[in-house]
Amino acid sequence: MSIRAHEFNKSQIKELQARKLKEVVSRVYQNSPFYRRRLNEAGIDLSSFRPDDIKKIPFTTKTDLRDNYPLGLISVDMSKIVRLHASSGTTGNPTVVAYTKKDIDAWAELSMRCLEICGATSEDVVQVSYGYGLFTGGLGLHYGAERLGAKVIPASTGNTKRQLKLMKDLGATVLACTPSYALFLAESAKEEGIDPRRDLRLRIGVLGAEPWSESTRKILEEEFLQSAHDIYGMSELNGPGVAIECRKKNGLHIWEDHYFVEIIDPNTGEVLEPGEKGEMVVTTLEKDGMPLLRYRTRDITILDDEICECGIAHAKIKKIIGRTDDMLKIRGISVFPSQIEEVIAGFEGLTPFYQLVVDRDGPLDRLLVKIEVSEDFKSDRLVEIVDLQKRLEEELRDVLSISVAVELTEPRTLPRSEGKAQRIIDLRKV
Ligand code: DLL
Repeated sequence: MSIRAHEFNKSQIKELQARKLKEVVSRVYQNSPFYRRRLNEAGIDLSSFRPDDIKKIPFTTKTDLRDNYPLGLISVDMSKIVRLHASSGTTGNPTVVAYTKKDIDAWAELSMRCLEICGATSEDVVQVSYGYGLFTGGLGLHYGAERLGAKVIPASTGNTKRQLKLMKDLGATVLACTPSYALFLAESAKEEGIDPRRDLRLRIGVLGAEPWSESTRKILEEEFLQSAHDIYGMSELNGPGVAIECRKKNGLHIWEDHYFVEIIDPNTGEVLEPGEKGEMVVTTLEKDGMPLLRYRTRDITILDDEICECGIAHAKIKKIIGRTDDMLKIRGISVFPSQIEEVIAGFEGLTPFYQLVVDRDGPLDRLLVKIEVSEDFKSDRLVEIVDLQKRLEEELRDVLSISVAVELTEPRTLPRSEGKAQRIIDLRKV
């Protein structure tokens, strides 16, 4: 039996990447007018191309995709395209991504690999509660679970009571959805009198599409499912299935036979060493319809190229810290929501539901952190609430180096999300 790519060792992976890098650069040079122009402008000599020359290739950005809307970056004849997805961009043109049959096939393989790494098998019942449609979450996990031979419940998002009923009656063992929706489902199960240990059979959570913390993992693994895994992806790189946490859960293995990763300083573009924090830049090695060279993901993480105890040789990225465009600038200081989430997690009596409201007081930026208290901490314990609020404000000031106001709200008062949570309300932008 031939070995499968996710069983390659590190030197096999490096060899494969060197070959594929050269191949993809030549391919886009031949087939994409956009990249031909870019590579010519950068003076890239294809005849002598070596893996390290990748650093000379200019970055591709989301602006390039928007400027060439809708399909200016495809590298095949339109007749070969079989699927289009689009990301919802809040302003201007959406980002459209195009797939050939080969791409759909490769994507299903990667998504299946991710499910396998989490411990799923053909025996599992996989409830896919990511949105189906232009968003890649639903269909991406769906195809992977089918490829695995599992039974798929294509629940999509919304109608939370029905989700819980299906989960219970059909015996779902794997739940794929955003971590914020998993928290909402767990909370709603309680309200419906469903005891996850008694009434549900959930073993595995395949949770991604937004950043989430260890404290969310702890809550979900204690109260809802046995093992919560972080899955990463983005539509420009197919969708979900780019990287996944193995059983060790100390980083996400990125499928290096399909994606070549660099971490750069987002301000200077300089390539950083493994272990250094920066923006992830990805070159797609297999994508057929719309390959991308050095695509700036805007996601901040750290590359870890050490051997993982789980035995998988593909390098890992640390949990995504945030996006360069989610980073809040408050009075000149950079703040990531994940830093605030970590502080909240360190306090008793709080729920994982929070919201950040930024506005201006005259010339000064102001950050208000709204957090819901847990059921047993309701307003009758006023003195403790005031004390908790003060301690939180102090801790946040220490961690973020700016003063922050905290408002503790009653249980179930902040909005819940079915897809990606909207945690930031920046009133400076309205
Ligand atoms: O969110 C694809 C996906 C679907 C991934 C389901 C995982 C599960 P987009 O809508 O294009 O695609 O958004 C991509 O979402 O650049 C990150 O900022 C964020 N993101 C995705 N996965 C994670 C994660 C899908 N595990 C953008 N942790 C990316 C943190 C994530 N952020």
